[in-house]
Amino acid sequence: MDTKDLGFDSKLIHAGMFDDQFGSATVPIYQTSTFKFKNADHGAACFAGESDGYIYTRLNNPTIDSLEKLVAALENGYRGIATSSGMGAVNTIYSAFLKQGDHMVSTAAVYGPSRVVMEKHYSKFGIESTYVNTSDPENIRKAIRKNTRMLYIETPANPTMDITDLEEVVKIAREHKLITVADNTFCSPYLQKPIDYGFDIVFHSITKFLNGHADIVGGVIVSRDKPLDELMRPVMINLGCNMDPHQAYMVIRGLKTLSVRIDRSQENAMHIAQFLEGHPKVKWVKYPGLVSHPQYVLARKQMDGPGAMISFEMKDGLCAGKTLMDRVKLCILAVSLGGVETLIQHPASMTHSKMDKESRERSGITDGLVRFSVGIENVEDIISDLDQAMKCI
Ligand code: LCS
Repeated sequence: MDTKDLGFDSKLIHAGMFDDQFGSATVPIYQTSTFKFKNADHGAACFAGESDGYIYTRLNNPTIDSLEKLVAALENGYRGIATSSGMGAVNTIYSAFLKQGDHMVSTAAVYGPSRVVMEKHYSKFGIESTYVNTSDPENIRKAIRKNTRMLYIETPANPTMDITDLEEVVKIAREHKLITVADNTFCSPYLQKPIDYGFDIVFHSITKFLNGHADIVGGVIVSRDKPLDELMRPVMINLGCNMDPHQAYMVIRGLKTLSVRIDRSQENAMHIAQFLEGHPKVKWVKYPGLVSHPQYVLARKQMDGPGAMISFEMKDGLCAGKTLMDRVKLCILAVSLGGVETLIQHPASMTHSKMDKESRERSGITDGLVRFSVGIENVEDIISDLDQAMKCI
């Protein structure tokens, strides 16, 4: 069935689906590592790319294909490449497009390991990087060098919630002929579609909103066109960053409710952000749905909703933040995000602890910053949990 002209919610249910021999209404799990060839010529034709047959699950698999087509349909891209984790996607992208002597400009407050792997690992192979606050396009322009090859942004950034102007990034990239990459994990394609703005590559930690149930780790990359997909796919295969069929099945299942989950969690998040902003013990709150967010207008322009992620700091800094995290009962003290359950965590000592303190502070990741991923529980229960924890401070 051609799902191209369907609405987003209908694509969530039907895109990527295929007819199997039994008329299964959901995508079957092809839990096999390898596939039988009809004969030696067929095997050779599959390897030569002259037949569509499946070969070996690290290369391709019907369940994984289905997920890749589904996410590509949601992002308005050419094709998806599913990976073992979000970091598998990051490393596939870096390895596919950057070579010795190249330079990358990126958002300073990206997810910690996306930066750490570049600064500590890829630097050993002569790849350079500059991290700036990409919320101001001038910072991007100033960081570009003769050998710059890639603009890599995360918006909203993890965990500062700073927003980068997608249209401006594409404009700068076109002036300098650079590849554009967007980490769309915090929004999901329900709220933001960077390819519609002209981005070349979009990727996700699928572990988060796309799967939505905190029960698998995975990633996915979507390219704008076929040549980009063909450049990355062999890299994913040869690095061994492939997804497993059962993992793919779980994500396809979770994705069906993406829009209803996000509608509910961002409605909750708005109430919680307002509660925090009005609380006398809270110093500041950063949430794209609040008029106080420095890029509120830009968020409204490029995002179809404010999302479910909130950052805030208590007036008494880290000490108060720790007490809050230790005293919540309903909210779970854990890293990760984008699931149906509300999670709270402390980036400076957890997700971003491998970044040095100076880079963290320059990126706006203060020691007192607390990150909140809002789930779909009853909002009054989340607020009363926060309220009782705040009383202990
Ligand atoms: N990009 C973003 C924006 C992320 O938040 C994460 C993981 C990744 C990439 C990497 O994905 P993974 O390999 O974990 O699937 N973020 C995490 C976080 O904030 N807490 O725990 C993991």
